[in-house]
Amino acid sequence: MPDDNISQKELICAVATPPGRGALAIVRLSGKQAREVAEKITKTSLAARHALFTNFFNHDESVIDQGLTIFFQAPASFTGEDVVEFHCHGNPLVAESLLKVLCAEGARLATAGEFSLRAFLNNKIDLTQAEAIADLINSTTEQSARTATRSLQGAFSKRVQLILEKLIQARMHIEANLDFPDEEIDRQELKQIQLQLNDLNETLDELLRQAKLGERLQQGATIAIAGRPNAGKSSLLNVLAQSDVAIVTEIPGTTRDPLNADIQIHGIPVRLIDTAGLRKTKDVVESKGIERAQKALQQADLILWLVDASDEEFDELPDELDTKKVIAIHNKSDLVTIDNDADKLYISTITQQGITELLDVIGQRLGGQESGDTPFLARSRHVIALQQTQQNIQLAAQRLDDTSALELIAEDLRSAQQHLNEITGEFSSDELLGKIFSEFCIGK
Ligand SMILES: Nc1nc2c(ncn2[C@@H]2O[C@H](COP(=O)(O)OP(=O)(O)O)[C@@H](O)[C@H]2O)c(=O)[nH]1
Ligand SMILES: [Mg+2]
Repeated sequence: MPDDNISQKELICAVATPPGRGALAIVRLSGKQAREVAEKITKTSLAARHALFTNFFNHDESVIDQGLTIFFQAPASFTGEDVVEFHCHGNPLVAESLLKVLCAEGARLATAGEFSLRAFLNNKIDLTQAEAIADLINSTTEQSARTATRSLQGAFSKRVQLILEKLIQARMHIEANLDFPDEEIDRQELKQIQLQLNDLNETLDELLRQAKLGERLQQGATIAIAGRPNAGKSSLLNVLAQSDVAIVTEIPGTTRDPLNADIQIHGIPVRLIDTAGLRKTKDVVESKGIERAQKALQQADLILWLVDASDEEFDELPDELDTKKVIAIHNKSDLVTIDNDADKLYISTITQQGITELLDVIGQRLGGQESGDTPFLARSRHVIALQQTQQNIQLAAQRLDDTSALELIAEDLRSAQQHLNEITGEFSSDELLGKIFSEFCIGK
């Protein structure tokens, strides 16, 4: 990422719409000279927030295209700078020609996420909101898109801000006691601060719970289907994906390479992986498939362990599976009489009996049931920062039992505040900013 101060002075441009042909393409221009350059190539005079139908002229006075030109005057624009949008026809060659003319007039092509970076640097949005823009663009389920929008509107930042304010109050009291060491320490006051910190700890518990749900919604989950050959794993993948993704035969050992299907369960994006059946085999190809299956099982968030209910000889879990991740399922319920007392999950991929119940169980395990009201989308860096904040606050609260440790308490609280500020980006390193914004698409 170029140095912020220099880069912000430069005029940047990019195509903001996806590559390929379509009805329209939008070229964006941002920077101090945006208006001047736009007026030159449209040969019109622009008024803020008016959509004008204009020509876009090339240097030789030929017309590249015609379309709408909209001028957003600083600071009332996405980046906080003067911004012009050119809506041209959706042929990449047209947009390309427009970019060439803009570059000849002194603009340069924007790097990935540079428009959003400028919005952040100009205080139009904080870091969680910038991340929410990328998350909204990349959302694969309606629910994650809706939740990203809430983050973009500041739902997460506001919660962090509230905790920050209370934390700063507690810090002020502790620091005041430090500044006047000769005065008698007011034990009653310290007790009060301790109570406040305990309250904050509880608030953080709840915020962390929601952040973890938000993280699940943002990242999605990987679920592997495992079991002995012929248990019906590939049939289950096909039922859940509602399409014939995998080959199903009565021949054991049909599936070799792991197969994927991207679906959603209770609004959570899920990558489903069908694996080769686990068994001892001399077949070279099959045993390579089993190796890959075992790798997929290690990396999965959840494992659906499928057993043929009509042949339960081998229904015990292999030792190497992490039991915490396993949901045991008895397939081919159509072939057996179900023992209603048993606390077992029965399904049939042929009659589809039990599939809805299975989806509910999976949804519950992924936190999807509650994610219906997940108030914001989060990333693992947010969860980590909240955990560190909480640790510091807990430490400070414990130390308050021993009033001679005031300096350590002040340090804990300072550190807690720093971790909270990292979330909204108040004191973020260039390295972190570079990492976050480089994941954006060009033109955003
Ligand atoms: N009766 C019955 N047969 C099933 C069911 N699910 C799968 N099968 C059959 O079991 C055989 C193996 O299925 P497949 O999905 O290839 O199993 P995989 O080896 O675990 O992937 C096929 O002949 C399927 O038609 C079920 O729910 N009921
Ligand atoms: Mg199979």
